[in-house]
Amino acid sequence: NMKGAIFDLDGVIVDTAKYHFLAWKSLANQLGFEFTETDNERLKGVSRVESLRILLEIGGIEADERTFNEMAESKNKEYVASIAQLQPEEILPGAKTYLQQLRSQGIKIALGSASKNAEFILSKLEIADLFDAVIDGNKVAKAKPDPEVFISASSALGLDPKDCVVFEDAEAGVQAGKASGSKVVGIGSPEILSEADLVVPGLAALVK
Ligand code: B16
Ligand code: MG
Repeated sequence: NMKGAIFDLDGVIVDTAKYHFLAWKSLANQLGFEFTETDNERLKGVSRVESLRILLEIGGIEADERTFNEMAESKNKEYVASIAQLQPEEILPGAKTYLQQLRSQGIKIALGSASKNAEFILSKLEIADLFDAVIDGNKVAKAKPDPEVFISASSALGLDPKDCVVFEDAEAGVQAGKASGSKVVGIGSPEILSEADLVVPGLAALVK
């Protein structure tokens, strides 16, 4: 009885986390400290501004508002330059097939992402036409675990959240999906995503 499917982007459709990591690491190095892949785990699903706040906390650095904004902008510039090279082959296994399968069953599809670069990424991956609605970081005020992004996504599809299923890889995203009133499929490990209704290792596991 699923009428709508709402997908997170990073970690569900494509692994942009590795490009975020390189750009954050380069900012940290410019500021004179190390930033590891383990540190990067804390930034998954988290907004750009909150990510920078965490990064500066790791480095023990304080920045005034103007410097903070310049740092966020400089990281984004480097990140956007790297994702400009994204190829359709980088879509995670099974993701495109699963989206096409849902569409052929008449299920409406939305994106529910924290990223302000979501439209650009979908166009690079050549899958923008598979989405009926895109709700991203430019369209919401409150970050996950707040349910705003998923409530907006179901309403953009003209559906009640209870008729939608959210696909999420981050703990805060799973919480946001549950709080919106939708069912949630966690993408990743059952230990971390214990609040999800079902956990699979990737969308490939759902393709029939
Ligand atoms: P941007 P998602 C999130 O994407 C990423 O997981 C997170 O690491 C990133 O900081 C955030 O988007 C904002 O991205 O800097 O492009 O606006 O998982 O919500 O699709
Ligand atoms: Mg994610």
